[in-house]
Amino acid sequence: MIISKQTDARMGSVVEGFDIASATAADVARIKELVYTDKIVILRKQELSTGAFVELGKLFGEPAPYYEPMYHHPENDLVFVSSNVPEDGKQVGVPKTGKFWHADYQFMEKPFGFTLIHPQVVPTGDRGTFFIDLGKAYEALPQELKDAAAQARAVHSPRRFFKIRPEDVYRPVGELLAEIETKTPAVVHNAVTRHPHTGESILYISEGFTVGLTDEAGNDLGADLLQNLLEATGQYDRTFEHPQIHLQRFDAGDLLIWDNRSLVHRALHTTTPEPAVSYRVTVYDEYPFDAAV
Ligand code: 7UC
Ligand code: FE
Repeated sequence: MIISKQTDARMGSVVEGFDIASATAADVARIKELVYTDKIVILRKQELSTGAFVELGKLFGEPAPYYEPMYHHPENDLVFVSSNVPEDGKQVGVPKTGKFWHADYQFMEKPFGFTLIHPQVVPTGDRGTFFIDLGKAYEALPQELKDAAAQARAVHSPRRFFKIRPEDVYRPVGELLAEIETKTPAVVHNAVTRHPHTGESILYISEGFTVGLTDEAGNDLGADLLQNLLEATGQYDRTFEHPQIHLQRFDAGDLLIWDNRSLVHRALHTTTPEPAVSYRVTVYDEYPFDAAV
């Protein structure tokens, strides 16, 4: 295994020569540590079946199926499929996922520790995923915003980005909204979480899933503080030139692993709708989500 830091990038390391067939426990432990410290690890030249991809995921934690079955790979429910390429005339998975700032399962009691992405069909033009390290972004806040965030609780819900399923056609939208609230009621996490492995403080908010901030008693803190915090972290910058934003490029054969406690991410909008297929496995590591609670 050869490990090198990405040059000219805010984060991320590249691993050459990782082979699931011959990897030792020490190799895996080294990569896992690298994900915690460097936040993104790119394994090059991976050619994995869906089964092998899940096996690779299991080296890093316990895989979990996505709660909405329409995202599942038809042969393996532990693989989440983002695809705009029909197979035998049928949609597989869901097209255009994650085109908004978010952390995976941020709206659940226990968000995943790691997300693994293995692109299958890679667009020739714009490709990649934007990332923001919310640990670094918290560090960079002015003291006043840091103090305000440290006192706050953040409320998260998937409601704004819930995708209509084929079976929802002709359903009253109010009924669907009520179903979302029953199945995935808003959850509350500390606005500033503590990373259980690195000890970092993380401003755990996103434009996509965070619907409000409250004080400890549950009183709404108003929209301004949330807006100011999202703005400061770069999540309103549609030029994507904010200093906290990192664009992670990838090629066919790459497999990305990232620290889903620290990073928010956002799929890159392609200007021309090119074919794109990506497989995802999400895993829980051995730690609680937030070491502060
Ligand atoms: O369709 C999508 O963009 C999926 C998103 C609502 N959730 C991803 C996740 O893991 O939380
Ligand atoms: Fe995502």
